[in-house]
Formats: sequence, structure tokens, C-alpha cells
Amino acid sequence: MIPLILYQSGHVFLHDEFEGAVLNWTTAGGGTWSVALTTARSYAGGNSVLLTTGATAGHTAQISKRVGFPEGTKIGVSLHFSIPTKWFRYFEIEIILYDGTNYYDFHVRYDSLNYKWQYYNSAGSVVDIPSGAQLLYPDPDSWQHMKVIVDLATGKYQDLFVNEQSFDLRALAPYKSASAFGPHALITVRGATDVTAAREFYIDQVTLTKED
Ligand SMILES: [Ca+2]
Repeated sequence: MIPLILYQSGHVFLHDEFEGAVLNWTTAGGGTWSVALTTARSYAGGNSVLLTTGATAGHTAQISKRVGFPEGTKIGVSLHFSIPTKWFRYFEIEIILYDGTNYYDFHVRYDSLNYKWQYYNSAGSVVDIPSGAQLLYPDPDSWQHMKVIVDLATGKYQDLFVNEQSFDLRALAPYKSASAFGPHALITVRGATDVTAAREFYIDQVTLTKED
């Protein structure tokens, strides 16, 4: 099997290795969260982004970015992430695509307590991805790779690649609702925990692609 960590399809229209002096993403969270560039660890170069969830209610931390996106094509989001503790709980990528009439809320997350992938379905509920069980690399300082591809033309999820596993998502539809905003995408990378303690995770090398 070809290691999917080398999987690089599509045409890159945004790439961020978080080596600049400024974090060029919008930050948010719930409770006493924090988000900042750090030299504590990195996948490439000398920096990554450290996100710390709130220890108080909310328990989330995230970065997000709005990007222009041509109508009728596929978009891919690829990144490396590192979670120091398996009890973190949820690590997720959310891709909201606007086509001028509706928005589609594509949302894939890893449940680190039950070792499985989940998605938000057309009712806006979190459900398991079929055959979506996966053990990530075990060492707490491991960098994991994931790539999600979604399709505005079909209004369906497409593919999820994580380390050496792949998941066919083409039968799965996301939540959809009316929105008059013009065509663009809102990309969010988020961590969430359900314990009353701060949890840390790292992100590096985020790549957004237009897929064929
Ligand atoms: Ca980096």
C-alpha cells in the first residue's frame, strides 16, 4: 500500500506552514482557551500552532479562515496534527461551502476515546462513518496526517485519508441550509474535550486544494 501520508492531489491555492511571525487565521474557543504559534514542536520548519481548549465550559479551541472558492468544484483540506493525550476527545475539520443559494456544512471528526471517525449528516447529527474505526499512531508526540475532500457539485462528502487508511464518503450528505452569501468556503480546525481540564493539540502544514 502506498503510504497516504504522501497523498497530494489537487491544485494548491493556500498553504500555511505557520512559520510567519503572525498567525494568519481567526482564532476562537470556549472557556479559557488559547491559540498561538509555538516552537514547542513542529512537523515542518520550526513552528506549529498550539491550541489549548478551555478548562471551563465550552472546552474548545479552533482556527478558521474564509477563502474564495469557485462554484461547482471539489475542495480538499490537508493538515498534520498532533494530540499529546488520547483523552483529548474530538479533533475535527469543518468545511462550510457557500454556493450563493445554500451552504453545506461538511464536518469530519475523530473520537479519540472510541478510536473512530464521525461526520455530521444531513440532519446535522453526529454519526459514525461506516467502517470508520482507526487507531492513530500511538506515541503522543506523533504527527498524524489527514485530508478531507468534499464536492459542491454533488453536495456530498468525497474522501477521507488519514495516515495509511482511506474512507469512501461519497454516499454521505452533509447538513444543508439556505444562505444568500456568495460562493466561498469557511475552513475550521477545531479541538474539543468533554473533561474539565485544558487539553492541548498542535497543527502544522495546512494545505487547501481544488480537486479534479
Ligand atoms: Ca511549521
